[in-house]
Amino acid sequence: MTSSLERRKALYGNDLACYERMVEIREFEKITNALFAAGSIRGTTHLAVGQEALALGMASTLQPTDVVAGTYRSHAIALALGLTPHSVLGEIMGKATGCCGGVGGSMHMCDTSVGLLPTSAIIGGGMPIAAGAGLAFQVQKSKNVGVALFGDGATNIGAFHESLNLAAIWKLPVVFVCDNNVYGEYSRIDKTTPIEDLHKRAESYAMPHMAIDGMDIHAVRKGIGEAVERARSGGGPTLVEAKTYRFSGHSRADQALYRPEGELEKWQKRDPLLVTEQDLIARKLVTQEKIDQIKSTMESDLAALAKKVENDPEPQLSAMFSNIWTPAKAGK
Ligand SMILES: Cc1ncc(C[n+]2csc(CCOP(=O)(O)OP(=O)(O)O)c2C)c(N)n1
Ligand SMILES: [Mg+2]
Repeated sequence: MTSSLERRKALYGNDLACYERMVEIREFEKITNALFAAGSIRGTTHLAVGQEALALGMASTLQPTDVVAGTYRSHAIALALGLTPHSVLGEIMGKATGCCGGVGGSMHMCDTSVGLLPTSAIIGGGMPIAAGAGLAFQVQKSKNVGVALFGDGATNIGAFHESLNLAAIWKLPVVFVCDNNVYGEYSRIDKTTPIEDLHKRAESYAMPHMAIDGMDIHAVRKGIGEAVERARSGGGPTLVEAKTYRFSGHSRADQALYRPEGELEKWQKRDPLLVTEQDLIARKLVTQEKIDQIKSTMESDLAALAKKVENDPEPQLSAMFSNIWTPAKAGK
């Protein structure tokens, strides 16, 4: 079976592999949505349809020894970093085969072999953790980088400002990646936030910042790559704002009926899959027939996987008491 690390390494320098992983994410999210609607998933799910280029651009820029602190909307980044569809879907469906043994669910993914720190449902929760990881790397004199991935709404949270301030004053090797998908929980950004260009908030912390086109994997790689390089070489943190769009609703059955007419359609013209397909075809790295084949194979492979995972074992009751840290145990 392919490991998370092997799946991660397959991405480096391979644009077609990155595209295939983007298709995997898109089809994965479709199946997750269908399973949720059918009642096969407990709790909730937050899809990242439309945000695939950001996930792949980031994953193919970072090393597996770097760490990423993500949010409840992390299926895409988990798959991009290398987690297998089985371990991610297993987790979402609460099965023992999931990356956290099925006790975490959709919002709580983790796989340290590829640097995915436990994802958090607390808005802004990942930022101090990424800054803390950056501090650890700095103290250890390692060349690793901590990355926080968070939404536009999260830039209004105190932890955002505290983390940026601390990272800036201590020049921590951290990259703050804001996934500006235009919406918070159900509110459009202009209803909650007085500025449009969130990356400018870094100016208060004398921190380098930039906006990137989050629908284009090359732009993501270039921007995040530059920020990662700065952090790795001792130049301190950067705030990168990726302009994306949430193609789905916020979570569960939200159909996002509050969106202005035509907005989704406008962004769909820049669908990250479409943008990548056009690029790969222009560079003669793929044909339309091959694209169609990749999509249909992925769809049927994931449908077969979903059937398999439905029959995977549930966690044992004792799983509730495993992975619990106590000072007494730690001292032994
Ligand atoms: C501290 C905290 N406050 C409020 C919430 C409820 N909540 C869940 S998602 C969300 C909106 C976050 O929007 P954004 O940061 O843009 O992320 P997106 O959902 O778009 O990925 C809110 C307010 C929460 N989970 N944590
Ligand atoms: Mg958002």
